Amino acid sequence: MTGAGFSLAGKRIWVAGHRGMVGGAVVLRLASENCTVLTATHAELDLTRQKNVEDWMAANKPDVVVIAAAVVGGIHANDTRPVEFLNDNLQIQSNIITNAHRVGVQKVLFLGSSCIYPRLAPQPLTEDSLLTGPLEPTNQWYAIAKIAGVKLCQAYRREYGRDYISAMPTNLYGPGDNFDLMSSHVLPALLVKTHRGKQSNAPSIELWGSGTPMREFLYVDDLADACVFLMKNYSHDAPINVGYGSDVTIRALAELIAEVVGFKGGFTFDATKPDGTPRKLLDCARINALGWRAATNLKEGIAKTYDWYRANRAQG
Ligand code: GFB
Repeated sequence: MTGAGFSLAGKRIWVAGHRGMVGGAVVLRLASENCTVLTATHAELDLTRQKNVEDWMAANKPDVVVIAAAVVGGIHANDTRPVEFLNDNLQIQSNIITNAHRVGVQKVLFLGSSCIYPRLAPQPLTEDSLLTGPLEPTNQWYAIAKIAGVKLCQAYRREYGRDYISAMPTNLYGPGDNFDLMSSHVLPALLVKTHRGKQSNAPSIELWGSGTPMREFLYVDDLADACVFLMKNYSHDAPINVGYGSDVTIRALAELIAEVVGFKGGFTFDATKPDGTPRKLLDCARINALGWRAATNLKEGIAKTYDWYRANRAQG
């Protein structure tokens, strides 16, 4: 199951999507791996253009590729921009994986998402629940693209013996996240809302949906560490889950964030906004059995993210 022992030392590792939260954290984590990290900005390389990716990969010859490039966003962005979440993601991952095979890339790590699993699959979600039932409608576009990426890695493994693997992280957060209220995920959105609420002494802030859905949150540096761990220690066609280990309701998350930020007001709920899937806690038995687990607890991760937000994004 594991195929342990792939060495990153001396390798040329391309982190696609290094300007994003995940890619940025992976680049930082790779700094201690004695490898050469390759990156390309969007201006240098448009990943949706097949020819550009082909030329760039032929010229730069990576040995290893981490696919952290994707169109990502929270529940509202997923629900309202289906073309980008489906089509751009299909193009980006297909261009990279296809050309990885062409130029002889030894190892590809494709990053998916816990939303690939069926909406009502048994909790915690095991890797085996993939394609056993209907998807959550708000993010089906993104999920279908990510499932296709998992399948393409499996196809190259089956037909050409390529060591291309897929990891499925739970909801991620951390420094470098998107803090735009309409397109972000819930955790950065609530950091912004509580921060502004504290500054204006607001009696309450508004949460979307009912506050009852449960989510699991993993700090991005832990994901980056898992990426390095899996590249070295995992070689299998099944995707492997990367989670934190426990989940909270959205209301409990809001209360924890309010405590970290120092917001003393209450919460109201906007029922016109979707709840999304009721729960998506990952079963991490496989990665735990290999010897990896998350190190950053939720409160500590929120505090670090809030520090970064105040230093880099907050106005006032
Ligand atoms: O993080 P989030 O946008 O996406 O929302 P998902 C999680 C939950 O938080 C939902 C609620 O129940 C939201 O209704 N929520 C409450 C809020 N207040 C807010 C707010 O101010 N902003 C946001 N964004 N949510 C995404 C998928 O699903 O998760 C993606 O759409 C991806 O495809 C990602 O899988 C990890 O967790 O529901």
